[in-house]
Amino acid sequence: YDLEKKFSIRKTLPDTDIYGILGEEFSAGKSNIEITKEMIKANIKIIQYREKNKSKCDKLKDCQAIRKITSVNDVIFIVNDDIDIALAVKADGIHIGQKDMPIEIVKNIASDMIIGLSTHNQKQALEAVEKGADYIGVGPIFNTSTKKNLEKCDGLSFLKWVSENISIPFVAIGGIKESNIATVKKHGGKYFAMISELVGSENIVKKINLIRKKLY
Ligand code: TZP
Ligand code: MG
Repeated sequence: YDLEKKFSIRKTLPDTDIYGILGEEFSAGKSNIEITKEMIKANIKIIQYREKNKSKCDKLKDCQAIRKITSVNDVIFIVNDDIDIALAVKADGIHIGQKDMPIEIVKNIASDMIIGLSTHNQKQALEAVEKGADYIGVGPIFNTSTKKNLEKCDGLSFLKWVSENISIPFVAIGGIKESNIATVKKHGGKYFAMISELVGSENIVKKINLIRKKLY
């Protein structure tokens, strides 16, 4: 269990910022590679690969390329769902949901990786800490059409509770936009994960800079 590696990775992260998530289908024709490059140009330090409709083979190819770009730029690379791909490309971490492989098992097979777990209520958040998650996802904060079968979550009040009661890093997610991020911050948000607001922007660098103006 290589704690030192995990911590050295964490040190590259600012206290509060944007957590970029990829998903080609939400862009207006940009590839995941192009989106990654734009995010990195905007100095995003953590990027997650999340593709729900691509073949394993296509996802692997994407992730191999993204791993190269993120490594060179000292950006943390997290893979959603596919632990085999995360291991194959030597990602920094894996992000799982409540219905994915249990975290105990994931910890066994990816012992030196950062493990993120999505949580939607207090019980799940406490359980995630107990089971050794390195960070939790908190949401959906707002309604969003980006994810199918959206979990029920008392978004902003759950986030507030997490910010006051949970000691591991947490990332707010779900419907976050330039227009509402100040509200999310007011409810204790430190890291803000976004898909459509970033990926769907004509100029991702410009969008990220506008969003950061609301954060700092
Ligand atoms: N988990 C909860 S909401 C969501 C995920 C993956 C989708 C977030 O996408 P968007 O476009 O930022 O609302
Ligand atoms: Mg999942």
